[in-house]
Amino acid sequence: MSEPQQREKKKGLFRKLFGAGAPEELQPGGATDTSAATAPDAPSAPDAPDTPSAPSTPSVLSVPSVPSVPSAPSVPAPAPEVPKEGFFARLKKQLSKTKTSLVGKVRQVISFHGKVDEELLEEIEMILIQSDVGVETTTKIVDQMRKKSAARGAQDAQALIPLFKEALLEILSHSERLIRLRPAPPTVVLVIGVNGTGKTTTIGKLAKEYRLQGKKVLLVAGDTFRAAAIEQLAIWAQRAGCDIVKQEMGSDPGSVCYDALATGKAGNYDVILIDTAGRLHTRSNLMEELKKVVRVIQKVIPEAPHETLLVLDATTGQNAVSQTRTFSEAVGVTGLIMTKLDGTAKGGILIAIRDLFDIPILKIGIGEQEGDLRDFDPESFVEALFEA
Ligand SMILES: Nc1nc2c(ncn2[C@@H]2O[C@H](COP(=O)(O)OP(=O)(O)O)[C@@H](O)[C@H]2O)c(=O)[nH]1
Ligand SMILES: [Mg+2]
Repeated sequence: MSEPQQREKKKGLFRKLFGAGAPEELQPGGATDTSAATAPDAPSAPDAPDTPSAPSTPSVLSVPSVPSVPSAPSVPAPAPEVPKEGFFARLKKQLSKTKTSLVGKVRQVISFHGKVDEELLEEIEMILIQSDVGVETTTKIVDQMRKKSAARGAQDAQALIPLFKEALLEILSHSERLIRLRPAPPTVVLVIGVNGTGKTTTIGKLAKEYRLQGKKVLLVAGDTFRAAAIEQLAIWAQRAGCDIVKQEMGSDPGSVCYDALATGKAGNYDVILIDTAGRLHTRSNLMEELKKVVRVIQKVIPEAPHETLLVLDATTGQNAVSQTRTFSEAVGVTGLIMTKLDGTAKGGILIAIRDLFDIPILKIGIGEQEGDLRDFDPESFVEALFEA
């Protein structure tokens, strides 16, 4: 094939990969609109939760009871009894959109291009940016691929695939750890993040996980913004078979936390999981409210919260970067949880976040069901993206 013919073919491939337009604009890194991530305000109809099979009888430690609400809280129905797919097979399936858009496309251009050159590296750069890996992290990855392939004298473009994998692993595998439970209970876990990222759902899944380990768990309905949010957490408490402290809608989150921590301490709970609101009318109010919640927690247990987990929604793209910055500056974040990786082709954001912040990713959400909150394991994550 002549040079011009090759170019035309390549252009065609590019159009196929990216469509006619330029790459989507990236969100500005600086400004955070904490209301940007939206959750369904009128949540989907709930299915009656199954009676949990957990050992202890749940109790509601609330004063007074929450008024009934017309809208239904967003709690997905328990998973139907279907034959269980393997643990890794499910991870792979749930990450398949990102696998296709990120690794799949890189493989495609590599196969098409054949040899290592600048043009190919630029094409790979485009793919990474489009998968939300972010400009800074993309440049770092591609630079590393360029240097290593040159050092090894690699001509065949296929040699770039293991280098790509290596670069991702390198970014993801440092200071990794699990959520830390203290030997002396209670461990207080504060869960924060903008509206709709999956805080309440994640707390529900965590509660279930800890209950299955035989831990005594207390949930705290610190999101008092909406009655449905309190009800949603109560359903999860019932499903996980754990206790909940809640007050009525509109009450002071600090007061809910104060009550809850006193209850948690007196009742010898192993884990106290605190839900918070992700939306107030302005960003500064939300951050001020969170700071206040932390101060109240520390009045009861000075060294708490032991974990402050920021929940990020992978589908919100580069916004996650500014959210991480804003929340960690305001209250300090000890770990990240990235949800909804099943719902996006732009899971590259996880790589960007891990590269830009020295905060470990502790869990990932790969679906709405209880088993879909996984410990974040960089190796199986990368393997799931690369395995055929
Ligand atoms: N597909 C998918 N949906 C999720 C995941 N985590 C949470 N969700 C859904 O995201 C929506 C918002 O979650 P919610 O916990 O109410 O968010 P919050 O406002 O941060 O408390 C709900 O419909 C959840 O079922 C996940 O990992 N994957
Ligand atoms: Mg919530």
